This record gives sequence, structure tokens and C-alpha cells, in this order.
Amino acid sequence: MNPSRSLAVLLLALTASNAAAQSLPSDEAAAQSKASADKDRDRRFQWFREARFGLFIHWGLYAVPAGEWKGKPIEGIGEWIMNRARIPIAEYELLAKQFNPVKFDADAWVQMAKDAGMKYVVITSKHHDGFAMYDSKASRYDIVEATPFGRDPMKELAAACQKHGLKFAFYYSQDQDWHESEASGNVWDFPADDVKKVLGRGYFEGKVKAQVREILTQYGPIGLIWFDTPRLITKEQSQELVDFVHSIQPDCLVSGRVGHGVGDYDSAGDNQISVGSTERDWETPVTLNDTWGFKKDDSNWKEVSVLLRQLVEVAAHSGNYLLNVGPTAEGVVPQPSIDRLREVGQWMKVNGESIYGTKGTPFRYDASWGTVTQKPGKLYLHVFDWPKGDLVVYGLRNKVRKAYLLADKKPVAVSQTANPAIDHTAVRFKLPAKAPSPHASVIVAEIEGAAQVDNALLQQPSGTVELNANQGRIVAPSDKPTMGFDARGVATRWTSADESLAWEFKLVQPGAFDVVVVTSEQKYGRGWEGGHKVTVDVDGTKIAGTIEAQEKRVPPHNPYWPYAITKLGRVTLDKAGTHKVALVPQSIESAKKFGLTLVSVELVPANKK
Ligand code: FHN
Repeated sequence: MNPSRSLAVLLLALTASNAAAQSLPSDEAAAQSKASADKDRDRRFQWFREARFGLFIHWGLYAVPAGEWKGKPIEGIGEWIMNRARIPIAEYELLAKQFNPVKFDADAWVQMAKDAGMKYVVITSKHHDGFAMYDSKASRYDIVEATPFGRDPMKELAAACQKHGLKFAFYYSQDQDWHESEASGNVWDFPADDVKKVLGRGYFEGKVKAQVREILTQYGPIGLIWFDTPRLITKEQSQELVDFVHSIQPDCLVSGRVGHGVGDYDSAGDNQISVGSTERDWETPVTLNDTWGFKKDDSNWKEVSVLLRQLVEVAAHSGNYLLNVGPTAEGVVPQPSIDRLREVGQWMKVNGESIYGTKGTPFRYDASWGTVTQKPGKLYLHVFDWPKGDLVVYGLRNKVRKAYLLADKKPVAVSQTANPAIDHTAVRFKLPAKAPSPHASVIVAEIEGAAQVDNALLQQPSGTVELNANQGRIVAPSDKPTMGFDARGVATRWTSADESLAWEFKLVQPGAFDVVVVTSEQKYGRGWEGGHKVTVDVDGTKIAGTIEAQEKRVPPHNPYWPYAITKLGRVTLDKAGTHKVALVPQSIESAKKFGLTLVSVELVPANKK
């Protein structure tokens, strides 16, 4: 077909489809356009949902001081050294002269990511220090012009990703730029910063958009742009940036941290492992130690078991896990990072099927033994705590056709029981004595039909009843309660004693239970408040007490947010079936504004150690 004829045919088709859309009743037209938007979104997100696991790389001039300035260690994350040590621009700029990563090997980095089972790489094209780690014409403050290295590492990384079949993506700090007076963040060189209300137009057009154009035009297809720390940016500017990205590469995804909820997908807080099953695409960035950019004295490396547990839990809530490395100024990925990624990769080689392209758990909550991912016709049971006897799963309604261990495909015997009196079902898996993996062992359960589960909150097979805050019903005098839930599902802004939480759950094994209230400290153990007077009401029996940290518990998937445990008292429930629990505060201490940071109310079998 000649081009003018094909244009005419296209126009005709468009006119016809417009006419058809116009003749539809408006809600039908709206439904049609939503369906086509959803289809397009599914197409754009296909690789992201398939991937589930990516490599984050924080690499920049901050790797030179590596956490130390003028002989003194500087507290906090490595890439923030300019800010934390209040380093004047003129002094920080000199680091460029020392930045010569002669050991940088793009192929080795990408091979490392691939061997770890990662499917995409996101690297800092410009972090808050304002230095471009690629060949920028919009600013001379860049790796090619300002360093002895003189190469564009992003060109090499883009090529290596292309070669190894990984998606390539960029981080870009759009709001904080400590090198620029019109951006946010630098209050030591530009003290007027704190009175600024918006990003300067000169900066936004001349640096941000100019550089975003460069990173979207110089390196081939870019999987996503990871904007970060929206502060001064207005909603209009965030939207402008999203539209700008899409105008250059329509399929490039934009991270939620572009600001104001206008990104293509949500970004959880740093190192936060979300618990809420979500329909929206999301991702969580995680550090291997405590820093993002290289810091020579940070040796607080996470254990492989913690990393794998996080990866699984994120996938079990339909999210992506973006795990960070901070290479040195020589271009070397620290050995402890390489070692951990290699081990994660060994697990992924065996168990990747249970992560890639899966959807989150059909259950409303994670079980005490582990969690679940799924594909059509298959449930992947990720068992973190390998049971001594059988593994019992409550609440699955489907018939299980067969089950096997993912590691060696050895069959697992299954039996299913039902208790119609309380509308309860249980599946029992007969497991070998030894767990296939010390980290997370996967049992594949092939089921008939789409997964169907009991929507009630269920007592765990271990006997414990775990009532998570975000599964409770908020009872408040107003329909706009102050309290809410963070990405971890923890109650936040619970500062009013007029607000309470209520749950209903199904008890399977009656007995005596200790009533335990689990609250969470804020990140790194700071910011917890106790002293709240509360009552836990179990079917009308009231158990009162004060929230205090009688014990600490470090949740394996969220090591930066330790829990405080308060045992309030004991209650006996002698009938299986539905029961009611409410947590009603009498007074809440909130001088520090944290208030009652509830994780869960637990009923723990009284004889359990
Ligand atoms: O301030 C940055 C930080 O340096 C790092 O880049 C992380 C990664 O998620 N994002 C910001 C803090 O949330």
C-alpha cells in the first residue's frame, strides 16, 4: 500500500472508530477507553512484571571520599556526604579530578546482575550532588569532561545490557541538586534555598529536561526513569516531566518518586517491604548494607536469607525488588555484595520460576510458615520455616491436583480436609525432613481452576492468631479518621484515643491465648512511643494494659524496623468459629507525634514457648 493511501485508510478507520465511540452511551465509551488504556498498560508493564528483580547502582563522585571527609568519618549514607559534611561546591567539584575508575568493567557488572537472576539495571545518571555520570552536553559537570577517566560508562553499560538481554534504566535526581541554586537541597552554599517554593524554571528546563532528553536519546531504549525525592516540584512540573519522558520514549516507565502520584508505578520507601497485596505495580529499593553509595566502613551486610525473604515477600505482594550495589571510585563492586548476589543467583536458578512473572498471594495475609506467589493453575508456597512434621495450609478452597518440591521436582503427598461446621478447609503437605533450601524452600501446588481462598482472617496452623493493623476496620467518630497505614501495613498517625481498630477472625483450634500487642519502632529503632493505655476486647472480655517494649523482635523481612512486644494478659476461647477483637485506646502518648504504631494484635497459644 502506498503511504498516502495507508494514511487515508488510517484516517478513515480513526474517523469510523471515533464515530462509533461517539454513538456509544458515555459509560460504555468510558469502559471501552479504560479497557484499551489497561491493555496498553499491560503491554508497557509486561517486562517489569516478568522481571520482579533488578539491580540498583549508586555510583558517583561520593565514592571517592567513601564516607570520610578531611580524616573524619561522616555519619549517614555515603552518597549524602556532600550534604552531611556541608562540603562547598567548589571543594566537592575537585573530587572529579580524582575519579578515575580504571577497573570499571561494564560487562562484568551486567554479568553479575544476570547471574544473580536480575532482569534490569537502574543506575544513577545524576544523583543529588548534581554530577552527571554520563556524557552530558547540558552541563560540563560530567564524567567525560570533568574526570581523568574521560569515558562514558553508561554507553558501555547500555551495550552490555543489550548484549546480555537485561533492560537498562536510569536514576535521575530531578529535585535535589546540590550543585544548583535553583534546585532543592543545598542550604550551605545557597542559604536562601529554604525560602524557595518551586524549582527554578532555568534549572528545570536547562538541566533537568535537557539531561532527561539526553539520557533518553543517547543510550537506546530505556526501561524506566527512577526519579527521586520530590520536594519543591509542583504537581504540574511532575506531570510535565512524565509527559516529557513519554514524548521521547512512550514505553519508558516513570517511577512514583517523580512526585504527586503521577508516576507510572509506586515506589515503596527505602528498604520498606510492603505487605498490602496491591493491584498497582510497585517496586521497593533495598540496600545490601546500610548505604547506597560506596562507604568504606559500612560492613552491616544483610544475610542472604534476609535478602531472599525480602525478594519473595515483595513478589508475594506483586512488587519488584531493586537491590543496590555501591561500586568504589575504581569501579569495583565490593566483594561482600558480589558474594551475596552470587548466592541469591544460585537460589534463583533453582527457584526463579516461582518469582518471574508471578502474581502475588491470593491470601489476605502471609502465613506463619511463609508466603505464596502464583501463576495460572499453580501456587508456589515459599516456606521460610520448614516444619518438623507436615506443612498445613489453611483456607485454600481449590482441589490440589498434585504437589512437588520445585528444587528437585520430587512429589509431595497431599491430603485435604474440610470442616463444614465452621466453613473451614485445610491442605496437608507431607514434607521430607530436610528443607531443600536453608533460605526459602518452594513447594509447587497445582490446583484446579483459579485460586479460591477463605476471605476470613484465619488462625494460623501454628495456633497463633495474627491480626494485622491494616486488616482491621477503623472505628472512628468521623468518616475521615486521622489514622492510616503505611506501606508495611503498620498503623500511622494513630494519635487520637477516639479511634480504634476492630477485627473478626476464624478460630480453628480453641484454647487459652496470650494477648500480645506488637508495635513498631520507626526506621533504625528511632521514634517509637510507648505508655499508651489500651484495652483489647476479645468477644467482650476486656484486657487492659500499657504499651511498653517488654521484648524486642526484629522482623526478618524488615530489619530496620524492630518491633516492640507487649504481653497484656490471657484469654480463653473455647469454641471454633468466628470471634471478634478490638483494640481500644484509653489514652495515647503522642508528644513525639508517632503515637500508637500498631503492627498487629496476636493471640498466641498460652502453652507456646
Ligand atoms: O536521598 C536518596 C538516597 O540517597 C537514595 O538514592 C535513595 C534510594 O531509594 N533515595 C533517596 C532517599 O529516599
